[in-house]
Amino acid sequence: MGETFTREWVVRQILAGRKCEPVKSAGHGQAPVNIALCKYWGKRDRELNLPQNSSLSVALPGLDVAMSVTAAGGDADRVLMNGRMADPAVADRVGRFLDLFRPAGVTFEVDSTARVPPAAGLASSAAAFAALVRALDDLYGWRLEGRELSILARLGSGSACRSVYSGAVIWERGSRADGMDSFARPLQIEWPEFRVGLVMISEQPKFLGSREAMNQTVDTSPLYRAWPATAEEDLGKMVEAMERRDIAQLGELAEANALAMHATMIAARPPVLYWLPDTLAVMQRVWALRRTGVRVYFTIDAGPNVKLLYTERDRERVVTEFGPIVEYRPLPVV
Ligand code: 2P0
Repeated sequence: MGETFTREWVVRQILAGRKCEPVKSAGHGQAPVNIALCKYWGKRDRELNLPQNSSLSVALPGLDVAMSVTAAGGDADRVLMNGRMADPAVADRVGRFLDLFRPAGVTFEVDSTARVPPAAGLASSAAAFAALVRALDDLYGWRLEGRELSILARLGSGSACRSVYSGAVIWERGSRADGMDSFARPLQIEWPEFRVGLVMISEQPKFLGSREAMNQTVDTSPLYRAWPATAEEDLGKMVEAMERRDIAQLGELAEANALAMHATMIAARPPVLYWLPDTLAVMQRVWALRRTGVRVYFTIDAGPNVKLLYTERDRERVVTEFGPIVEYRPLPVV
């Protein structure tokens, strides 16, 4: 067995002597929501959120979380989300993350505003932890770089390390036991024609959180062992496709990657199946439309909703087929 490292150890390395002493009354930060095209699914270290495979995402412009953090002296932290007290499980997770940066005797007031339409069915936790790290950087005046912010955000939630950047982002899995080489970096891709469209199937909370689903898959799915190598291979080809602005290649790979991830979950014991009948219906409509020459593809995260991938060229036919979908242009001219 190799050496094991704690989150506290990682924080000490990153801060490198910087203090957790407020330099202002409130720290502010914001970060975008991201959608993975090559998915993060499975950890090799559950304490540090070190992934089994590298992943690739795009940030959705205009969808973000803004955070402010104030050091106070009350009895307990107060975590507000869109003006309301966060549910206890969320507040507890935030509080345990804040413990990593808490001076003795300090409690925090965290005020989080998710500029994400509630009906969009998008997880904002990745954006939230990235925004929280930016707010702490501001509160304590650390002035950390993107790589360092990304590592700290990963300690809160794996996919949060990608929300430190906008545009297309790679999270390199890294190979070190301490995870100091596992962080996100932005890709310089100019592709203004690229679109992501959201097809809402359900706004209901999921029956199982993605963290539990991921661990259950790694622990029990006989198909999981094929996943890490599949994802690494997909990622390399997806980056090439993005550089060539090849929607057919990128879309086919992203779709296959999402289906492979879901296949590992479906084979978990007990199974984890997030799809609803309408999810499958949308997938089949995408395939039917594709047979008519429209270059439209899908990806699906740990939930029933479908994200369509296409370009400006096919926009009208996609919108005609799927109706009033919410559309994003994640890759503007850099
Ligand atoms: C992703 N997902 O790459 C994948 C695809 C869901 C499906 O990252 O335990 O909330 O906090 O590290 O980041 C969701 O998992 O898990 C996720 P933790 P996280 O976007």
